[in-house]
Amino acid sequence: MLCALFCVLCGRTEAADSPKPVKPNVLFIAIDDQNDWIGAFGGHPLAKTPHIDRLAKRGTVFLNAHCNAPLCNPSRTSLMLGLRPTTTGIYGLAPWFRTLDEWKDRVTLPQHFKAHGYKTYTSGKIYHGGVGGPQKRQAEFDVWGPAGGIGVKPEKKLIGPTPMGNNPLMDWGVFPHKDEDKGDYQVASWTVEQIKNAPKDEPFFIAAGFFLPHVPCYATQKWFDLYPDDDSVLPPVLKNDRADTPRFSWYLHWNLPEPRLKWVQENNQWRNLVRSYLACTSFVDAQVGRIVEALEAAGQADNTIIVLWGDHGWHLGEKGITGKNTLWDRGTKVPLLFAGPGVSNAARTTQPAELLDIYPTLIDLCGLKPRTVLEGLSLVPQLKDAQAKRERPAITSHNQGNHGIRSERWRYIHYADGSEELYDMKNDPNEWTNVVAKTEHASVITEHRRWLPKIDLPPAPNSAHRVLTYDKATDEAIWEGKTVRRTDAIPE
Ligand SMILES: [Ca+2]
Ligand SMILES: [Ca+2]
Repeated sequence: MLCALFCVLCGRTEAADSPKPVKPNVLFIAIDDQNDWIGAFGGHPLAKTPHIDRLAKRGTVFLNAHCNAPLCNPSRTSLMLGLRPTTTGIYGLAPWFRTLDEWKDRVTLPQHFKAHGYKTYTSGKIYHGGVGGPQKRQAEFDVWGPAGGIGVKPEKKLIGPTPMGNNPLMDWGVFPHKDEDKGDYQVASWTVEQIKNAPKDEPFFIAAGFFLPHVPCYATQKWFDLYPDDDSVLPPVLKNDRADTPRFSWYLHWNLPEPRLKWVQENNQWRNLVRSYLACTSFVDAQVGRIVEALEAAGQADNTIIVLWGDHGWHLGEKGITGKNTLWDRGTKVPLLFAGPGVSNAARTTQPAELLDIYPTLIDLCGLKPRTVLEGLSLVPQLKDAQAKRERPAITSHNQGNHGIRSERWRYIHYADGSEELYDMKNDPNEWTNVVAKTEHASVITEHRRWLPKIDLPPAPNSAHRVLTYDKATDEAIWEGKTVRRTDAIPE
C-alpha cells in the first residue's frame, strides 16, 4: 500500500518535471511501381537517388524484400491488413476490402496506431482507389491531404499507339512542365507542412504515397539529363529467356496494356521507357528528400521511425515484358528500408522480408500492443542485427494457386496447373536458367514447397481486373473473364 502510494507520487513528480514521454512518430513513405532501381538497393548501376541513399546510411536496407502480391490493390490491401492475399482472396484491382463483410471492420495498420493515441495523416496513393468516398475515408485516416497522382500531363500521348487497347497510361518521355505541377510534388509539399505543424505532445503517423514511377512516366529534361542517352541504361535481357518458363507463366500477364519487349524494341521505345522510368525515380527521390529534410528541420528525426517501401516490382524488358504481374524477382522485389530509433545505421540485410511484415514491425518498434491476428513477422531482429536469420522465405501470390517462394538463395515458383520453376539466385541473379528439372535440387524444391500457402482462397466476391482462375478438370484458365486454351497464341 505504502509502496503503491510512493510510486504514484513518483510518477506525479516525474510528470510535473519533464514532458510526458511520447511514442516515436511514424513516417510511412510508399512509392508506386518502384522496383529496386535505387542506388542503395543496387538494382541498376546508373540509378541516381542521392536522398534515399542518404536515408539508407542512417537505416537498414532490405535487399531481399518482396511484395505479397505483384499488383497495387492486393499488395496494399495485404500490407495494410497484415494478411496474405490468399487469406482474403483479394488478387485483382477490385474489390476494395471494406466492401467485404469479413474485413469491413478489420483494424488496419493506421487504425491500430490511431487506437494508441496517434494522429494519422495521409496523402497521395496509399490505398488503391477512393476508399469508399469522402464520408467513409475519415475512418481510415484522421487528416487527408492531396490525392497526388499524375498531375500535369501533355495534351496527347507522347508515344505512338500501344498494343492491347492503346491505354492512356502507357506513355512516357520528356515534356516541358514545372515540377511543382506534378501530383508527387504536391504530396511532398503537404507532408512537409504536416511535419512542421504537428503537435509535439501527440505522436503522428504520416503516410505519403508517391505515384511515380508508375506509368505514364513524364519528366522534364533535367531529370532525363541524369542518364546517358545510349544503350548503357538498358537492363540485361536474355534472348528467348521464356523458352524454359512454363506456358502458364504467360497466363499471369496474359493480355495487358503494358507492351511486351518486342513492341518497345520494334518501335524504338525501349531506351526511352527505361530512361523515363529512371528519370521519374530520381524525381521521386528528390521528393523523399524534401520530406526527410523537413523532419530533420523540425527536430523530429531522432524520434521518428521512417519506413520506405514500394508496392511491387516492375519489368523493363526482362523476361520479354514490361510491367508487373509476375512471380520472378523483377516483379516481386521491392525497396524496403527502415530508419530511426531502434534501427541499425548503414546496415544491409539479405534475409527475406515481406511487405506484410511492416505492420508487426512498426508495432514492435513503437511499443504498441501486439496483434496476434497478423500474418507477417516483426523485422526488429534484422533491424538490430542484419545477420539475424529470418527462417521464413518471402511468399508472393498472384491469384489462387500461383506462388513464388523466395529464400536467401533460391526462387521457387509453383503455378496453378502444377508447373514449376527454380532459380539459383546466387549464381543466376537474372533468373535466366530454370533448374527445376535437375535431380540434384530435389531437396531444395521439397523445402520450398512446404511454404506454399496452406490457406489459398479463390477470388473474393466482385474480384475484377487481372484476375486469373484455373480449372484442373478442363485444363482451362480464365483470364479477366475470357477462357484461355493451351493452343491460343500468346498475345503481343
Ligand atoms: Ca503499384
Ligand atoms: Ca530462361
